[in-house]
Amino acid sequence: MWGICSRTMVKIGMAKPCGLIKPCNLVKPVSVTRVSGRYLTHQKGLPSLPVPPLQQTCERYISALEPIVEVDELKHTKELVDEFQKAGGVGERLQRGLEKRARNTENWLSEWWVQVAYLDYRLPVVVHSSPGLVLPRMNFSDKQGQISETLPVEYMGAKSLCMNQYYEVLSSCRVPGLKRDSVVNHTKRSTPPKHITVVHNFQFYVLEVYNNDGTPLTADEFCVQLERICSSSPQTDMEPVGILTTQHRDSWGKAYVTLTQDKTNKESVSAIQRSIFTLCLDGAMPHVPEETYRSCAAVQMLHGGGSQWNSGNRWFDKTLQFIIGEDGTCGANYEHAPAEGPPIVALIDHVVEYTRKPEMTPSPMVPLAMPQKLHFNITPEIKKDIEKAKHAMNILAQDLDMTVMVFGHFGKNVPKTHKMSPDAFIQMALQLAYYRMYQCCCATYESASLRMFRLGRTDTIRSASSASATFVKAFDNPSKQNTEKVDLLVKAINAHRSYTTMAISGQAIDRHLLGLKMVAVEENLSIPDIYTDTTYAKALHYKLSTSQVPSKTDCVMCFGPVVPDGYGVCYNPMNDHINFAVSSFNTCKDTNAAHLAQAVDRALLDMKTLLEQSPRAKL
Ligand code: COA
Ligand code: HC5
Repeated sequence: MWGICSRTMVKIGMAKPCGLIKPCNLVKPVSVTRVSGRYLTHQKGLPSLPVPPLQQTCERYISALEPIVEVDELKHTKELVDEFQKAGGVGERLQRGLEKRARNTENWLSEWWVQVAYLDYRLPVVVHSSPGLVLPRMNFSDKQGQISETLPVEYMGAKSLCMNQYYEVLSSCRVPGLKRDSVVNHTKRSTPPKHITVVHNFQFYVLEVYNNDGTPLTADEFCVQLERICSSSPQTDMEPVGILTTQHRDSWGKAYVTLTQDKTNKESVSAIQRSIFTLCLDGAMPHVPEETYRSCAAVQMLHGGGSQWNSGNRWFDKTLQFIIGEDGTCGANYEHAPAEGPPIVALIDHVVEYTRKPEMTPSPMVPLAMPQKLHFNITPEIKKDIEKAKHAMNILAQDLDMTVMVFGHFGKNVPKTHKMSPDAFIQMALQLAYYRMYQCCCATYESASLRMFRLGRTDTIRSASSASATFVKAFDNPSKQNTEKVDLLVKAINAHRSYTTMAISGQAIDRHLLGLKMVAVEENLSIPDIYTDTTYAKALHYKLSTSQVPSKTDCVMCFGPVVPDGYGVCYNPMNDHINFAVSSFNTCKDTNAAHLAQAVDRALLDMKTLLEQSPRAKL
């Protein structure tokens, strides 16, 4: 098993958890611990997130709308935007408010973002917010690992990145509220926790992972303790209390009050919340043929399969849950509010690397205390909440359609040989695939990291651009020459690349527009018309919600769609293949995850063929 340092200082093998983050040869990686002066100096030295100029955002907003709204709608929106940004108008006032906030906070956005995107968002965290992660199928005899001490600072080019998110992942938990949730992080308390929680057959245990002398348990000791847990928690008709965490957040907020009125329950919940992470030892999942194995593993990681399978074998509010199936299926689920994917993936990469090494020193076994079972007193009212939660979870599980596709024909290598950004190439394939299925373009979200800035989280790359629309419309048009198509592809890729550069340098439009609206809300001003305009709602209705999450381990990350009639697409580009997880909802008759995956497969191949058949014109 893995050892975990209670100070949550994580040693990541290399300073490169994701493709974007490149340790620059010129820059010597420095290791920092959160308590060190070096960490503070590093963090303080990071630039603050800028507030983009108002006029720039207004212009870019209009350009971003071109491929996704009708001409007359755009005309109307242009009038609203002109009114918004005119001299002496409300836009200027909000901009001043935002600039003032930027002067007075470490990051004008991050707190608002966590509130709006996560803590105020009331749909269940399951499927709608928390991502899943599937690892390569494993051999259980060598589960070991160690996470300790220090973190090397990561770089993008020569620019160092904010490391704060790494310190938010362990010993933290989301807590439901009646209207808004919160996150507690127990590493910030004086005595950081030294236990993990283990859940088996819906029964929770506290497992102390440190000996009295401060050393972590050895792999053998872990095995002994896990065996003790497994043998003391047979399958029973025990109530799956964890299923409560799958609920709509308002319902869970109410049920949480009821649950924690009982002292024993309150203590058990608190032990889970304080634990370093949760380890879910899952029961069986439905047996499936090899072709669908990966898609089913993704479902297991995303929601557990429903109440009759493993959805109750979780505490979905827990920031990090490692999940181990009976058949070698391994992975994780994480609650998104405290951190983005890259720190989670870096931690997982490290754990996987560690599990592949045999344990160095066999150590003598010391007698260990029995892991402590967490008890819950289930009153009739709590029982009713559990039944409601099971019912809603089963509907959600039935609704989620997931296809994992390993695109095996090529990976980053092919776009690179054509001197193209692999990420932009994949995004254009997604645009082409979508256009071929629906004969239109849709608002498309791609996550862009803002970690170049202190406490930075994400902004949006709007992958559907005028250039991408022209490209996808031309692609299957027989009257177009291949050289022209290549030219349009190059232009679309360049447009995507420049949007990416703009987004990661804090000059994209979405978080800025959100910030201006938040100033209006906080200052009790009426919300400007650009926000109540139907065009704004259309611009935020992302039928394609996408994210590149690269990793060293050959794994697949997945998440649900963000709109009822859309897709969630997570991809991990490796050198010679690309892992995709595509999700949609079965209740929407217009979407189908397997069909989109198939269309992406074809689009990638067709784009490669085009480039091979038509050497790039000298532009
Ligand atoms: N010619 C040849 N090679 C090129 C190239 C070109 N024109 N453009 C890029 N490449 C290379 C890069 O050098 C890089 O090489 P590597 O494989 O050795 O690292 C590789 O291709 C990948 O680059 P690219 O595909 O352009 O993507 P990126 O790494 O710049 O990433 C984003 C783009 C948007 C994904 C990234 O900036 C980002 O923000 N990632 C974070 C996303 C995130 O946080 N997701 C999770 C949210 S929870
Ligand atoms: C294990 C990694 C999962 C990636 C999750 C991710 O990309 O989340 C996005 C976060 C953001 O702020 O862009 C949100 N998204 C899933 C809706 C794309």
